[in-house]
Amino acid sequence: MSAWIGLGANLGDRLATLRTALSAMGALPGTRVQGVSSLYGSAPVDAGGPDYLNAVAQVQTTLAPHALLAQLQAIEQAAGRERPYRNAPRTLDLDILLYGDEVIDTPTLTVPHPRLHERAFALCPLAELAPDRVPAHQLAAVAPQRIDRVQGADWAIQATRQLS
Ligand code: A4P
Ligand code: MG
Repeated sequence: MSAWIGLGANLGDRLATLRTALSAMGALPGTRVQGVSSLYGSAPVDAGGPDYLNAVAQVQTTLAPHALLAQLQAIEQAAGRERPYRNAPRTLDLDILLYGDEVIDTPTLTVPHPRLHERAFALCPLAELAPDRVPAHQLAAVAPQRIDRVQGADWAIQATRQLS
């Protein structure tokens, strides 16, 4: 199954953390990274702290949705993620934005990600990889949010080359 994972970081060496996370995702059981978006910088939305770096990765995985979530949370923990309060600044956030066409609504996992459509930092990189999954009206609605494309998908070359 194809899944699209949102990556975000606003503490520490953000770029190094995102690269490490990408490598770690590609090393998960039954999983490989199929595509990576450009790298974006943005001010925190509904949150405080330093600016974020965000990107989206497309993975092909045999992991079921909750198993994938657990593995992503382990990668977050390995990056030193702390959760002092909701939307706190973080070294690494990995969210399942889409998992195939599945609609999931459980206490621990909601897919599509419930706030995906409100956020340019998730929609813009997702639209690069899966334009058919991001309607134009949704992109238009988040256009006022400031977001900078800081590097093309080559930000991830080192991380993905290790996998191939
Ligand atoms: N959870 C439910 N659905 C999902 C899903 N699809 N993917 C549950 C991942 N997790 C999901 O997440 C809390 C709980 O959500 C998890 O235990 C999981 O069971 P968390 O990562 O511990 O906490 P969080 O990050 O504070 O919450 P969440 O929901 O990830 O926050 P958001 O809404 O993603 O917002 N501004 C910019 N510019 N860039 C950002 O990346 N990120 C946030 C986080 C806020 N502002 C931002 C950014
Ligand atoms: Mg999260």
